[in-house]
Amino acid sequence: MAELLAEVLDDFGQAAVTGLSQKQKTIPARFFYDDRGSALFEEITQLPEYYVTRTEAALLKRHASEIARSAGHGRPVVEFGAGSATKTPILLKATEAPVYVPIDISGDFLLESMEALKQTVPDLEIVPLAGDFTEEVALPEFDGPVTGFFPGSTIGNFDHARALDLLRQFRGQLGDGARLVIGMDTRKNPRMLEAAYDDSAGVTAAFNLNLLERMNRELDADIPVDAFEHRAVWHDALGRIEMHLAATRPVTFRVAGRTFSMEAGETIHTENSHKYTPEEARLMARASGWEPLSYWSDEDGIFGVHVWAA
Ligand code: AVJ
Repeated sequence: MAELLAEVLDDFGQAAVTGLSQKQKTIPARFFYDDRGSALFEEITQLPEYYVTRTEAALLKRHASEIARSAGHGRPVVEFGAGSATKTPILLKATEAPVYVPIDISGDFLLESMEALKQTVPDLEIVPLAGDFTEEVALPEFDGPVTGFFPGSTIGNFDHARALDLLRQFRGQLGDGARLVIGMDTRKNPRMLEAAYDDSAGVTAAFNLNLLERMNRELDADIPVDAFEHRAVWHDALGRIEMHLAATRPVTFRVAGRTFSMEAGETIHTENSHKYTPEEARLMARASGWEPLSYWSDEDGIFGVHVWAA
């Protein structure tokens, strides 16, 4: 009976047990975002070192009318992931979108942000879809062409092959005549990148360590969180920041009825955040069935907003 019960694991439990059983232990980054993790991510977006969110929002604002011209006016906007209260209204207003279709896995978060959006963009029709945007959620039928929105450099969480699969999936879902507005973080000075993922206030460390606390809360685990430290390392050849949780001493713990051991210095790999030059981004567009149309960046080139055409 105990054996049987131990097998009834949810998505998080299955991913944790599978990931912790590998030689390089790993937990997929999508599990960062429980309530505590989502709150910590909101804090990250305000950090002085984390330039991503504020730079993207500033680009969308500064170039709103040009971006709208490129993205198309009066079209339904489909957002992959829940809309942020700061970024999404800029695009919706500038393109005069009549309909907004946010796709997000967290139903509660989706409903909350939609309430806020109704206040900011009153005449907008909102059709929320609860689901995982990496799985091909069926979109409503629209009369004309649509515009996709994929901000925040979320594409960076996927390795190259999966990123291309996802972009090709978007192309298929959005259909002929579609446009895609996509935000991508750029390659830059590694010190600036490592600071953005290892801030001095320790918020990113708390965000990473919350994954261990989440296992303790939800998966009947007994991980000694104080035996782990946050690491953020830039890998130049792979073009990505990797986040890890490193054991500072030998540890043995249980998660969902299984026992795991780690040596001092051994890590759990928790996130990849790929960075792309504008040229690499345009190559990704062509390799996934899109035609790069336009690109905006700030004067230091620390973030990029692209518009692609189907
Ligand atoms: C939400 C995936 C874009 O990679 O910058 C922030 C997540 N991780 N700090 C990113 C994150 C650590 C973020 N994305």
